[in-house]
Amino acid sequence: MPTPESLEHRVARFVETTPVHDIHTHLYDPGFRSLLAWGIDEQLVYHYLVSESFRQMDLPFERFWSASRSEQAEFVWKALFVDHSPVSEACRGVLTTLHALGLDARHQDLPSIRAWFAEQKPDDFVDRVLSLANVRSVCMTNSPFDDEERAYWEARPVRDSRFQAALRIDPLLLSWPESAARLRGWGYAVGLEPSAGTVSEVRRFLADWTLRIKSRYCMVSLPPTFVFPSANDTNWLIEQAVLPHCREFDQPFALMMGVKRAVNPLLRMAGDGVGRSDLNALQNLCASHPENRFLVTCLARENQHELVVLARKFRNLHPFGCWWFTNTPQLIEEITTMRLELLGTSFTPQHSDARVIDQLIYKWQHTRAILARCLTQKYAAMAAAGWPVTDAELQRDVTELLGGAFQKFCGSGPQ
Ligand code: HDL
Ligand code: ZN
Repeated sequence: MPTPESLEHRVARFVETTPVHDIHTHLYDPGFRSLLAWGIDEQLVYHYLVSESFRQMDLPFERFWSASRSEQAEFVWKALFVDHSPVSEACRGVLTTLHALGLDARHQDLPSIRAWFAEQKPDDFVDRVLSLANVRSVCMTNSPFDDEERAYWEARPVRDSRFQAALRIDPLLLSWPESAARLRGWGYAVGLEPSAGTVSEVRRFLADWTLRIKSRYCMVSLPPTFVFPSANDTNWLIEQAVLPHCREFDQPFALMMGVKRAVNPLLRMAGDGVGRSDLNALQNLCASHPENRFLVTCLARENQHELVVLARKFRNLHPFGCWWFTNTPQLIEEITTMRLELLGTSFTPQHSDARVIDQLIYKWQHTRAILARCLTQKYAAMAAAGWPVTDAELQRDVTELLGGAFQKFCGSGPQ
C-alpha cells in the first residue's frame, strides 16, 4: 500500500504545477526587440544588485556609470559573488536562475557563462524561461511617455499574447504641467487647469492608449506624501479623468504606494527609497468611489497590516504583491500569512516586477516555495478542525492566488 502523499507535498505540487499570471513586470513583448532585457550581464546590472555592489566597492559612481554594460556586470560579479558571498535575495536570484538553466555558477567564470548566453536565440530563450518559471502570461509596464517604447506602439507591432499591456501614467499624474505640454504636442487640446475641455482631452488620451495597447489596467506609483482628497493636479486628474476612464473601460486602477524617488541620485535607477504612506488617502478613494476597483501594493512594511485591514472594509480594494524591498523571504512569509489570515484567498500574493526575463525563474521559484509553506500551514489547521482540503479545492485556491483572482478583479476590459 503506497504511503499517502503528505499535505506538504500535495500543496507544493499544485503550487509548482499551476501556471501563474504575473500581474506587474517591466518586461517587454519579444517583438519590442531592443526593450527586452535578457542574459547574464542584464541580470548582474539589475538595479537591486547595483545598489548592493556600491556598498562593497570604493569605485567612484561616475566610473561605474561611464563603464560599458559588460564592465558594470564585471564590477557587480566581483563585488557580490567573488569578493563576498551572494547571500542577498537578489544575489540568490542570479544563482537560482543560472542553476535552473543548467549553468554551474560556482565553477564557471563569467566569460564562459556569457558564452552560453551568446549561443541562445532570444525567442527560444523567452519560451524556455516562461516554461521553467511556469509563467502563463505577464503584464508589462507601458508608458506613452517613454519615447523609445512609444515608437514601437506607433508602428502597430504584432503582439505576443503572453505579454499583456498595462498603461503606466506616472508623468501624467505627478508632473502635470510638463505632461500637459507633451499631450498638446500629441494633439490633445489640454490646458493646465481642469476645465471640461481639458478633462475630456485627458480622457481621450487615456482611451486612445488603452485601445492601442489593450491595457488591462492603468497604473501609477505614488510617493508616501500622496494625499486624497487634496487640491492639486494629481487629485483632479485621478478623480475627474482616470477614475471615470477606468469605469468606462471596466478596468481597475493600480496604485503602487510609498516610493521616494531619487533618495540618492548618484545611484540613478537604484537610488529610489521607501516611505510610509498615509493610507487615509486609499481609504478615502475606496469609500468615495465604490464603483471603481483599486489594485494596490505598498512599499513600506509598516503599511502592510493597514492595507489588509482596509481590504477587509472595501471589496473594491485588491491587495497584491510583496513589492521590491518587501520581496524577501522573511517579509513574503509575514505578509502572505497576514493576508491569508485576514483575507482568505481574496488577494494576489505576488508579482515579479522582473526587468530581465531570466529573473522570472527565480522570482517565481522563490515565491512559490514560501506560498506553498504558508498554504500548507493553513490547510493543516483547517484539517485539524475537521475540514481537510480536497485536490479540487486546492487547485481552485492556487489558481485564484496565482492570477485567477486578479483576472476576475480586472473585469472585461480590452483583451
Ligand atoms: O515603480 C515601479 O514599478 C517599481 O517597480 C520600480 O520600477 C522599481 O525600480 C522596481 O523595479 N522595483 O522592483
Ligand atoms: Zn515595477
